[in-house]
Amino acid sequence: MGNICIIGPRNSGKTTYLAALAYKMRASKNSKKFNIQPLGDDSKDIAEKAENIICQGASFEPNKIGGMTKGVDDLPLYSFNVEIHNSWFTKPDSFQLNVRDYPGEIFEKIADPNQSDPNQSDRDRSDQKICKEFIDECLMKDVIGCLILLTAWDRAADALYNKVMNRFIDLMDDRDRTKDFRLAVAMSKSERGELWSGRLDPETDLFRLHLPNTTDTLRNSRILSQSLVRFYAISTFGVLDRNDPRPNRIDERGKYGKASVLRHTKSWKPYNLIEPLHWLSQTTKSNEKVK
Ligand SMILES: Nc1nc2c(ncn2[C@@H]2O[C@H](COP(=O)(O)OP(=O)(O)O)[C@@H](O)[C@H]2O)c(=O)[nH]1
Ligand SMILES: [Mg+2]
Repeated sequence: MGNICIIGPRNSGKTTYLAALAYKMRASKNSKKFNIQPLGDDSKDIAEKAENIICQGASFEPNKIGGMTKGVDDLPLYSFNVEIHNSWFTKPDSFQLNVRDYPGEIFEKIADPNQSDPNQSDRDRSDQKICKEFIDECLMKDVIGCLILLTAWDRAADALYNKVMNRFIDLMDDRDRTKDFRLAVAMSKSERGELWSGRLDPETDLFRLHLPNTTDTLRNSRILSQSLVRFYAISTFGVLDRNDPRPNRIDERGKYGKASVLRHTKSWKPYNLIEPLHWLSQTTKSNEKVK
C-alpha cells in the first residue's frame, strides 16, 4: 500500500480538499465506486470540521508556521484508507493517503535559492528546515506520488509555479525518483467561470493556455517519465447542478481576508476529487520503474 502526498501554494484549497474527502465521502457510504475511511483522530477531527465549517458556509483558517512549529512532526497528519471499486468482479484498489497539512509557505520555499545564506534570519532558517524535512518526507521511497494543487493562472503565478516545479524535478532527481514517482497536477477551484469549460481537457485548455511555462517544464523535462505526469481539473465546491453550471460558491471578506464559501450547502457536489488519487495509486500495482 503506497502513500500519496499533497502540496500546493497558500490558499490553493488543500485543507478544504482534505476535509471534503474525509466528510463528503463518509457521507456517501452507499457510493459503489469508492469508500474513504479517515484513520486516526486528526482525520476524524477534520471530517467534523468540514461539517461545521464548510457546510455552515464558512472557510478554514490558514495554517501558519508559528513559533511553536519546530519541524514537520508538529504539523497535523491526516490519513485515509481509500478503496476504489472498479467492478463487481474485481478486488477494489486500495491505498493509504497520508497528508501532512503544512502551510503554503513551504511551497514557495521549495524555489528559494538562499539555502545556505549565512545572513538569513532565524525565521528563514527554520522555514528552510521544515521545507527540507517536508521534501524528504514527500520523496521517500514508500511515497508513490504527489497531488500538486495549483490555483492561480496569471503570468506571475506561472513564473512562480515554474520555478517551484523546476526545483522539485531537481529534488526528485537527487533522490532518484524521476522514474517511479507520479505527479498529478491539478487546477483547484475549477468551477470558476473562466475555468469550468476547460475541465474536459485540462492539459490543453487550462494548463497550456494559462500556465504555459509550468506546463512546458513538466512536459518537456528530459528526465521525468512523461507517463508519470498528468493534469487534472478539480473543484471541491463544484457547480450548482448538471444543468446549472453557476459556481456553487460566494466570495466574501472572511475573518482571514478574502474567502470563498459554499453558496448552497444542500447542492454541494465536488468535481473530480478522487480521480487524481486513483491514478496516483496505480503505481502500487506495478512498482517497477517506467522508462
Ligand atoms: N471557489 C472555490 N474556493 C475554494 C474551493 N476550495 C477551497 N476554497 C476556498 O479557498 C480558500 C483557501 O482554502 P484552504 O483550504 O484554506 O487552502 P489552503 O491554504 O491550501 O489549505 C478558502 O476561502 C476556501 O473556502 C473550491 O473548490 N472553490
Ligand atoms: Mg491549509
